[in-house]
Amino acid sequence: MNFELTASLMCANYGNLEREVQELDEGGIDSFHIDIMDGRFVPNFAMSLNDMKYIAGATKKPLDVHLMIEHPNNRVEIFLNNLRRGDTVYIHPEAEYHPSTTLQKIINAGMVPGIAINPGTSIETVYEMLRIVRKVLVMTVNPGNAGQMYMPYVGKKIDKLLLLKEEMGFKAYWDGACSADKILKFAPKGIDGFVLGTTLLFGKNRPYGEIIQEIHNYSDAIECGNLWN
Ligand code: S6P
Ligand code: MG
Repeated sequence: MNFELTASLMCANYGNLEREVQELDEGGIDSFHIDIMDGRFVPNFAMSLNDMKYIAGATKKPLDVHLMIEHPNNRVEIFLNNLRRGDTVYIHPEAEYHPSTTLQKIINAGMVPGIAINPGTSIETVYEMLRIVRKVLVMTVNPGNAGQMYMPYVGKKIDKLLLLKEEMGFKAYWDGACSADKILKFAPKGIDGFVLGTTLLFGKNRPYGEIIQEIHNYSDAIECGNLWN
């Protein structure tokens, strides 16, 4: 069973970002998740445009830019101009008057268009956008901080979303409190990738490559039917 793993770099050690990126890169991470916040749409500031530019130059792996900002349509070009074709840009439809216009800008720039949806946002309110985007990032915590608790009510919404994947042609990703039991339960249901933060990857005093390999080994457990829960 294949699933992608993305490292949430707001959880990295900024004392030596170069070493962090390199170790994750060599350790087999598939992409780098960049959380951009404006202190308005979410009550926090995380990574900056300069962090994103630095990381884009430090790895050949794709970036996965999660814009948690109000009215991204006003600002998205700044990010698009500093990314490579094929990088992903997620916007929050809750933060935009005309999210499809913003998504079109992302498509026109050659990036992968995505929407991130908050725990309290229903599939029905973003339904038509599912035809436009190639990726849906399901927030399983309220956006703004790492190290939060999983919101259990999101599980039912994920089941509903996954039923639409094939018809609408998108991939689904998990963001927030991603733990082993969640990967074991939701990868077989059809989640294509997981954002790893403090729950599973960072601050463990273990080599990232070892943790990433261990997570990929869950595939064997899944294929043997040895599921948790
Ligand atoms: C949250 C942000 C996420 C977190 C990630 C942290 O606003 O979008 O990408 O950085 O979820 O992971 P964890 O395991 O600490 O919750
Ligand atoms: Mg994120």
